[in-house]
Amino acid sequence: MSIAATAAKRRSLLLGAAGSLLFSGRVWAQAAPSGPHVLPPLPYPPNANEAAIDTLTMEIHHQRHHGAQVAGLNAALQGQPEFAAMALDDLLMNLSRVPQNIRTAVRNNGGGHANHSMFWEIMGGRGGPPTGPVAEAIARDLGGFDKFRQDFNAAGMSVFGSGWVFVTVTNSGQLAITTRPGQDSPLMDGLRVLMGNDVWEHAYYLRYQNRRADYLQAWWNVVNWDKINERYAAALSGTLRV
Ligand code: MN3
Repeated sequence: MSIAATAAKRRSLLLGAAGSLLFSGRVWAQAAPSGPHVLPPLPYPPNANEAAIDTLTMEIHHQRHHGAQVAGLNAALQGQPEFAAMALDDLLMNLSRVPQNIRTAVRNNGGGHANHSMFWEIMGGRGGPPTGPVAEAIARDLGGFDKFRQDFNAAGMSVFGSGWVFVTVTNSGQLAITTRPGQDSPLMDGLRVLMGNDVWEHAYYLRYQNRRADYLQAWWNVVNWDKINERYAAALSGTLRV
């Protein structure tokens, strides 16, 4: 085969590849509806949590991991107008009503969407001891900041494999530490979430590898107590959602 013929053949192979990419792109666009749920933007630049979490982890975690959960939730809700119209917290609080063939997808992707939306919101701060009404609630219900931090980290360490450690809050402001496996949310048990930390390896592996304890320790340096106080006030007034 001449050089020109080889080049022409290569060109047509490339075009073929481009054509099928375009085609699969169109198929993907059909399979992944853009709503009703949307990936919330990070409320700060991805390097804002550098004191605990590196920029690349923030970007991959937000865009790829959380992004895939939003896409998975929207895909599961296609052709389900009743459930597609529900707010995320209502959906998670009523999982038993969700059709069985999509319930696991809604549980995993919807739980992940709620957990990560909360997670981004309560970081981007400068850590330190808690302030305001949350500090008083932590002293009253969780034995003060030092004991709370110790117990929260121990709970995070106790999660086998992938999961979360949370602080739940009642509408009278009572706090409690709890954990959940996978992407489960306390919302699934009718409990509101004040704050929480992601102990899936994807949350910390690039910088900490297997050292989850070090990640849990460093994470307190980026906690945003102002935001957590906003969530606490919302819990008391009955407006806290995810
Ligand atoms: Mn995660």
